[in-house]
Amino acid sequence: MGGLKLHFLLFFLFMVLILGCRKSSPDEKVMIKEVWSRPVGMAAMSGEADSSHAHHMNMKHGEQYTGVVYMTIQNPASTPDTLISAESDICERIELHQSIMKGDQMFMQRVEGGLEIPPQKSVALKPGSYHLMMLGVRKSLKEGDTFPVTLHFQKSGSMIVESKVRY
Ligand SMILES: [Cu+2]
Repeated sequence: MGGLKLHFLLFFLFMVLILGCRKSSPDEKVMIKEVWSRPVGMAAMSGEADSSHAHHMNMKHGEQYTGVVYMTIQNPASTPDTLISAESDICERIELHQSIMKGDQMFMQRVEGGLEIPPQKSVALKPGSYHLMMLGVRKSLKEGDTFPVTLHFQKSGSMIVESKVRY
Protein backbone atom coordinates (compact mmCIF):
# COMPACT_ATOMS: atom_id res chain seq x y z
CA MET A 1 0.00 0.00 0.00
CA GLY A 2 2.71 2.45 1.07
CA GLY A 3 4.78 1.57 -1.98
CA LEU A 4 1.89 2.27 -4.30
CA LYS A 5 1.36 5.70 -2.74
CA LEU A 6 5.05 6.48 -3.16
CA HIS A 7 4.94 5.48 -6.80
CA PHE A 8 1.93 7.66 -7.34
CA LEU A 9 3.68 10.54 -5.62
CA LEU A 10 6.79 10.12 -7.78
CA PHE A 11 4.64 9.96 -10.91
CA PHE A 12 2.85 13.12 -9.82
CA LEU A 13 6.15 14.96 -9.21
CA PHE A 14 7.41 13.75 -12.58
CA MET A 15 4.35 15.22 -14.33
CA VAL A 16 4.76 18.52 -12.50
CA LEU A 17 8.37 18.62 -13.64
CA ILE A 18 7.43 17.92 -17.26
CA LEU A 19 4.63 20.47 -17.29
CA GLY A 20 6.95 22.95 -15.61
CA CYS A 21 9.54 22.51 -18.34
CA ARG A 22 6.97 22.78 -21.09
CA LYS A 23 6.05 26.20 -19.76
CA SER A 24 9.23 27.64 -21.26
CA SER A 25 8.74 26.71 -24.89
CA PRO A 26 10.29 29.23 -27.29
CA ASP A 27 7.00 30.21 -28.91
CA GLU A 28 5.39 31.34 -25.70
CA LYS A 29 4.31 34.99 -25.74
CA VAL A 30 5.22 37.73 -23.32
CA MET A 31 2.72 38.60 -20.60
CA ILE A 32 1.86 42.17 -19.72
CA LYS A 33 0.88 43.07 -16.18
CA GLU A 34 -0.03 46.14 -14.13
CA VAL A 35 -0.42 48.62 -16.96
CA TRP A 36 -0.97 52.16 -15.72
CA SER A 37 -0.55 55.72 -16.86
CA ARG A 38 -0.40 59.22 -15.60
CA PRO A 39 -0.37 62.56 -17.35
CA VAL A 40 2.70 64.75 -17.25
CA GLY A 41 1.23 68.23 -17.18
CA MET A 42 2.90 71.49 -18.15
CA ALA A 43 3.24 72.51 -14.51
CA ALA A 44 5.01 69.31 -13.67
CA MET A 45 7.26 69.64 -16.68
CA SER A 46 8.55 73.06 -15.75
CA GLY A 47 8.68 72.44 -12.02
CA GLU A 48 11.68 71.18 -10.11
CA ALA A 49 9.70 68.25 -8.84
CA ASP A 50 9.73 66.60 -12.22
CA SER A 51 12.87 67.78 -13.95
CA SER A 52 12.97 64.34 -15.54
CA HIS A 53 10.51 65.51 -18.15
CA ALA A 54 11.93 68.98 -18.63
CA HIS A 55 13.69 68.08 -21.85
CA HIS A 56 10.38 67.66 -23.63
CA MET A 57 9.92 71.42 -23.48
CA ASN A 58 13.17 71.81 -25.37
CA MET A 59 11.97 69.24 -27.88
CA LYS A 60 9.21 71.63 -28.99
CA HIS A 61 6.50 69.66 -27.28
CA GLY A 62 5.73 72.72 -25.17
CA GLU A 63 2.20 73.08 -26.58
CA GLN A 64 1.38 69.42 -26.19
CA TYR A 65 0.34 67.25 -23.32
CA THR A 66 2.42 64.25 -22.50
CA GLY A 67 1.84 61.19 -20.38
CA VAL A 68 3.64 58.07 -19.32
CA VAL A 69 2.69 54.40 -19.48
CA TYR A 70 4.17 51.91 -17.02
CA MET A 71 3.84 48.11 -16.95
CA THR A 72 5.61 44.87 -16.18
CA ILE A 73 6.56 42.65 -19.11
CA GLN A 74 7.18 39.01 -18.35
CA ASN A 75 8.84 36.68 -20.85
CA PRO A 76 8.08 33.00 -20.15
CA ALA A 77 9.88 31.80 -23.29
CA SER A 78 13.40 30.38 -23.45
CA THR A 79 14.45 33.04 -25.96
CA PRO A 80 14.58 36.83 -25.58
CA ASP A 81 11.89 39.10 -27.01
CA THR A 82 12.04 42.82 -27.76
CA LEU A 83 9.46 45.57 -27.30
CA ILE A 84 9.96 47.45 -30.56
CA SER A 85 7.31 50.16 -30.48
CA ALA A 86 3.93 51.19 -29.13
CA GLU A 87 1.00 53.35 -30.18
CA SER A 88 -2.35 54.58 -28.94
CA ASP A 89 -5.34 56.38 -30.42
CA ILE A 90 -5.21 58.97 -27.66
CA CYS A 91 -1.82 60.40 -28.63
CA GLU A 92 0.23 61.31 -31.67
CA ARG A 93 3.06 58.92 -30.92
CA ILE A 94 4.74 56.91 -28.20
CA GLU A 95 8.48 56.76 -27.55
CA LEU A 96 10.38 54.33 -25.35
CA HIS A 97 12.33 56.26 -22.73
CA GLN A 98 14.66 55.60 -19.85
CA SER A 99 15.13 57.85 -16.84
CA ILE A 100 18.69 58.11 -15.62
CA MET A 101 20.29 59.89 -12.69
CA LYS A 102 23.15 62.30 -13.35
CA GLY A 103 24.40 63.53 -10.02
CA ASP A 104 21.21 64.42 -8.16
CA GLN A 105 19.24 65.21 -11.31
CA MET A 106 17.02 62.94 -13.32
CA PHE A 107 17.16 62.97 -17.10
CA MET A 108 15.43 60.98 -19.77
CA GLN A 109 16.72 59.51 -22.95
CA ARG A 110 15.20 57.58 -25.82
CA VAL A 111 15.94 53.89 -25.86
CA GLU A 112 17.21 52.98 -29.32
CA GLY A 113 16.66 49.56 -30.81
CA GLY A 114 13.80 48.59 -28.49
CA LEU A 115 13.70 47.09 -25.03
CA GLU A 116 14.89 43.51 -24.68
CA ILE A 117 13.04 41.18 -22.32
CA PRO A 118 15.45 38.34 -21.39
CA PRO A 119 14.14 34.76 -21.35
CA GLN A 120 12.26 33.81 -18.19
CA LYS A 121 12.69 37.33 -16.78
CA SER A 122 10.47 40.34 -16.20
CA VAL A 123 11.30 43.92 -17.05
CA ALA A 124 9.47 46.67 -15.19
CA LEU A 125 8.59 49.96 -16.82
CA LYS A 126 8.29 52.12 -13.72
CA PRO A 127 8.97 55.61 -12.36
CA GLY A 128 12.69 56.40 -12.45
CA SER A 129 13.36 53.71 -15.04
CA TYR A 130 11.95 52.66 -18.39
CA HIS A 131 8.63 54.12 -19.52
CA LEU A 132 6.54 54.68 -22.60
CA MET A 133 6.25 58.40 -23.29
CA MET A 134 3.02 59.51 -24.91
CA LEU A 135 3.48 62.67 -26.95
CA GLY A 136 0.63 64.87 -28.13
CA VAL A 137 -2.00 63.39 -25.84
CA ARG A 138 -5.39 64.38 -27.26
CA LYS A 139 -7.58 63.86 -24.21
CA SER A 140 -7.35 64.76 -20.55
CA LEU A 141 -6.45 61.76 -18.46
CA LYS A 142 -8.61 61.50 -15.38
CA GLU A 143 -7.98 59.09 -12.57
CA GLY A 144 -9.69 55.76 -13.24
CA ASP A 145 -9.87 56.28 -17.02
CA THR A 146 -8.73 53.41 -19.19
CA PHE A 147 -7.51 53.45 -22.77
CA PRO A 148 -5.92 50.87 -25.10
CA VAL A 149 -2.23 50.82 -25.93
CA THR A 150 -0.89 48.62 -28.73
CA LEU A 151 2.51 47.06 -28.11
CA HIS A 152 4.66 45.59 -30.89
CA PHE A 153 7.07 42.81 -29.98
CA GLN A 154 9.63 41.20 -32.23
CA LYS A 155 8.54 37.63 -31.47
CA SER A 156 5.19 37.90 -29.68
CA GLY A 157 3.79 40.22 -32.33
CA SER A 158 1.27 42.93 -31.53
CA MET A 159 -0.88 42.99 -28.45
CA ILE A 160 -3.38 45.46 -27.08
CA VAL A 161 -3.40 46.25 -23.36
CA GLU A 162 -5.65 48.50 -21.30
CA SER A 163 -3.88 51.18 -19.34
CA LYS A 164 -5.52 52.65 -16.26
CA VAL A 165 -4.89 56.23 -15.21
CA ARG A 166 -3.47 56.57 -11.71
CA TYR A 167 -2.01 59.62 -10.01
CU1 LIG B 1 9.96 60.21 -20.96
